[in-house]
Amino acid sequence: MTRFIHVALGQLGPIARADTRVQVVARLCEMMREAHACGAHLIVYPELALTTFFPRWYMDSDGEINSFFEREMPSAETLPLFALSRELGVGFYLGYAELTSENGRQVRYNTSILVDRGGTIVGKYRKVHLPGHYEHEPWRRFQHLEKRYFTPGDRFGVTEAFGGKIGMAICNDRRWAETYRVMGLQGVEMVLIGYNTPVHNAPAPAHDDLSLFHNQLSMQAGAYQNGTWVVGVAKAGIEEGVDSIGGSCIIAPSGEVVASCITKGDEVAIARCDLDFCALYKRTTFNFDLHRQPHAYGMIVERKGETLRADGSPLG
Ligand code: ING
Repeated sequence: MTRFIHVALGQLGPIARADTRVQVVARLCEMMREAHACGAHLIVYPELALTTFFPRWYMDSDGEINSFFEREMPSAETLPLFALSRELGVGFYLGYAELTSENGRQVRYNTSILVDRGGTIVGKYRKVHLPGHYEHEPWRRFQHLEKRYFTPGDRFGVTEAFGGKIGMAICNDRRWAETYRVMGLQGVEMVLIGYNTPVHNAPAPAHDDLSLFHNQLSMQAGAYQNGTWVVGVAKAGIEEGVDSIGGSCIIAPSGEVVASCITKGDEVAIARCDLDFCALYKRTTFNFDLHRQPHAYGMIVERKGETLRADGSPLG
């Protein structure tokens, strides 16, 4: 019996700083209804989908920073999205800023959740790769202070849901081969990714013209090299003066793009994803048990600034 997931891209256009959670949730619900009308089982929303991309501003007041974070999920404002999910039988993947406490200390994560077709949270992920910087850097046209506002997550996981093995990642994670391989080694069949990616990358402006190409290249490589579907969804358009790429797309285990958004606003596009298609790659070209050679990769223990072998001996 083939295992199809009808997946919808739930691309968001800009969210203004003044937009309320209620206004944004209404947009998310509207797209879920449209996805349902197209027969979707799952809709994938961007990273930090409830607010504007606030790491573009330097803030040092706890109160102001925390105004962009959710203390509980579902919250009163997001409950309508969970209710609609249950009513329509459409699951969703949602990125948001999470404020929690650990050992009596407040901790902030760049988080995403996977919600099944009954409106129940079945997976949660905290972004591992935090790009940008920690201190205010006035030379930039805009800041990218994810290292200031978030703590890195410490693992990639694969959740059994929607009839298969679903992986979760967020934005910058998609640029790192490790993200896909760690989940590939767990048999992942579909990786869900939301992103906010400015066209302009201050440390490397020469790359700006390639921002859409690098977006798609990263996800196509991850899909093909691990025999998995990859779904990438943007918060796009000119948001508080910063232009962010669109390029939301669904990529098959072959690396082929099977669906994509064509605007930089709120847009739904859908594809019928056969999870059994993964086997055409996992059992052949990327049969890890048959072809990978871990003995040659070295069990490398990496500490900041130095790379050692597992027994602590230096490389070389
Ligand atoms: N945004 C960007 C991303 O990785 C970035 C940051 C842009 C890094 C361009 C490198 C090049 O897509 C987030 N939120 O990670």
